[in-house]
Amino acid sequence: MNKAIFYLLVSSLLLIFFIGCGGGSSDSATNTSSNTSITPDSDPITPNSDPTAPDSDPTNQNLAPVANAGADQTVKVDGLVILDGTGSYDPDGNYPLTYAWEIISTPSGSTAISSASDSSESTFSFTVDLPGEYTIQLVVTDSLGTASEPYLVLVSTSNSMPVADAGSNQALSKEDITVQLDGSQSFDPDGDPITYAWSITSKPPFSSAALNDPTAVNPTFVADSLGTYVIELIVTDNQGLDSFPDEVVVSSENVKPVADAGGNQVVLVGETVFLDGSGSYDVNLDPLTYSWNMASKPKGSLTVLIGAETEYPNFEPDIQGIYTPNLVVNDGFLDSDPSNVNIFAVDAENIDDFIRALMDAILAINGLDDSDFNNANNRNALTLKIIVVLKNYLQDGYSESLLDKLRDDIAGKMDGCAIGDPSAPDQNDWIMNCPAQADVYPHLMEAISIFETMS
Ligand SMILES: [Ca+2]
Ligand SMILES: [Ca+2]
Ligand SMILES: [Ca+2]
Ligand SMILES: [Ca+2]
Repeated sequence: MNKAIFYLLVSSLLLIFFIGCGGGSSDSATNTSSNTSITPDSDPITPNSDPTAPDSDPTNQNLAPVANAGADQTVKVDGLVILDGTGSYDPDGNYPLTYAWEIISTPSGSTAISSASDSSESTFSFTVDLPGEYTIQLVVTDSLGTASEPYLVLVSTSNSMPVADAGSNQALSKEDITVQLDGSQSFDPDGDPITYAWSITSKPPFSSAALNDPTAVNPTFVADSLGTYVIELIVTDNQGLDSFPDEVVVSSENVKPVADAGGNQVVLVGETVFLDGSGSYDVNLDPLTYSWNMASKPKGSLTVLIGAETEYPNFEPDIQGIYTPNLVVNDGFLDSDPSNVNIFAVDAENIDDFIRALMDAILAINGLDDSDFNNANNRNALTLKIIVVLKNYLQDGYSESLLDKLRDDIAGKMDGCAIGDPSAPDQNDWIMNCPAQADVYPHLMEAISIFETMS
């Protein structure tokens, strides 16, 4: 597909999403994929609030789920592409979701479709066999049978768009304060250098606030009146490709809270899994309430969340596969955007040294600080890549493309200190200091060397 037409199509779809959602705003502190998806309005969703309204037929009141398959990606020819649909959610909580992936365009002559994984699971993978562009579509359907708008991801062998992160929303306590913005967690998946373009898209009436330097990583402005300021960030890579915009809100009114469903885990089937929502927060320090849902689980699983209204719920996976709990927190007035975590449960009899090494790598990654990453959301992005490798390995055993995935796309995100000269994080690393790389990299090297012996 012609690239210009493709982007026009994506833009139109996004516009439709925006209109459909009543003007979404993506929160800065949500996962990276939120940069490409439209989250619903922060107003609490009360579909049945007015039973006297003419449109009171309950069949018309189910809100459609929102598909999210993450940001566009770049891979090398013969590389394995892993797409993550677990950021999809349903605004009115009709879980579990079902997933339908489709490769809708490839370079001519490509046999990528024949390498695709099960198209009804929450993650999807295939091997890129020819240079060019691949368009993949995800549609999710809620438990009442309502389908989302399609979400398109472009996978190419050339250049990926960068990801803008405009930082966390901020509370404004009084006027005439200098507010500092933080775009430092923006990044480019290819490691390309990026430039910044900030703009104030809305401010209180009579405010004459202006950014001191709209091209800085950390610009400031003086909030000269109380009210709500919305500032947008777009980053551009050195090949001229723009990110989707990300927004940050600075407000003297109530700011919606941020949910954090915790780190991805690999566990054993039958073992109790403890979830941790304690990373959730509210910039106004409002007390939070918690609402967890199992957004997806393996077909046939009967597990339920215990303590779904608490900070630390648990559940017992009963079938091997990926479980995706979803957390929304509320500050008494506003819901957060949803946050997801992926738990991969493995049958104990399947555990071998390779899986054990990768489980150790995930534990080590979860032990790092947010500040060890180029973007805090890349902790879960990285552990999910490992989980999908494990899942493919358990299905199909050794493959060259899984080995490449481990070497290039996973170990490659933390190898600058081990193989670089000078020894320092390199341009495409996601783990940004040598002590943190040293905690994780050896586990991956161990897994890779075990895997190589299986070839
Ligand atoms: Ca729904
Ligand atoms: Ca790029
Ligand atoms: Ca609040
Ligand atoms: Ca690297």
